[in-house]
Amino acid sequence: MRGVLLALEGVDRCGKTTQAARLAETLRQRGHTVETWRFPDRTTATGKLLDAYLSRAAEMDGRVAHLLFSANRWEKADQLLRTLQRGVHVLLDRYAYSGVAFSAAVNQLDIDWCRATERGLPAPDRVFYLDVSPAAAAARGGYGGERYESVPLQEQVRRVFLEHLYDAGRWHVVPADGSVEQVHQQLLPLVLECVEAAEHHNTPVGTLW
Ligand code: 2DT
Repeated sequence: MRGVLLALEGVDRCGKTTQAARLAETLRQRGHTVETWRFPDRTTATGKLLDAYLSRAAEMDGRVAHLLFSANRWEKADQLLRTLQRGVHVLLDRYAYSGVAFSAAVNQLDIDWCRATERGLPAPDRVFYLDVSPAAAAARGGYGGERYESVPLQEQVRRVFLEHLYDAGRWHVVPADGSVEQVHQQLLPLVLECVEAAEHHNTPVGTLW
């Protein structure tokens, strides 16, 4: 039986990282093998360039940044598939949806062009979009100084996520203004449903888009 591939998406500070850690902990307590993966992975060669770009230590054309974010996923795609084939469930903290939403919203790049570089990547079995208003997200301890961390930009990003990337067959929009525990209690049954369904059907991993 292969592992399930689940993605958590949303604007900055919507709680993705906290929820991914909580879900991994709960799934492990229930006997599942789980890894959480984060994109961008800032430790790889492309990740180091992206870290410099995000922290404003480096400038680059928006298209170049988009291609690097995409390459950062492609360089891990084989390892991701091998991990799933070993029966490990993988929780992704951001994925190709962030890639398209941020590039299209912030750098005003054509959505089809942005989607094209992600085509063929392993497709998550389910995407959980944690829906928090950008203003409420900013109030959660505020943004740091990284590129993209401003309320108007995050509002544009949210619009691309919900108007252009939402896919009724694959996405769950989870209201995320509540406490960590409230959001966890909403997510957990949805995640358990996917994990348990995978134990009965061994469908191959799909591809984007
Ligand atoms: P965090 O490391 O705090 O999640 O912030 N981004 C991310 C993109 O523009 N394109 C992408 O493909 C991905 C995965 C969103 C990372 C920042 O990088 C942006 C916020």
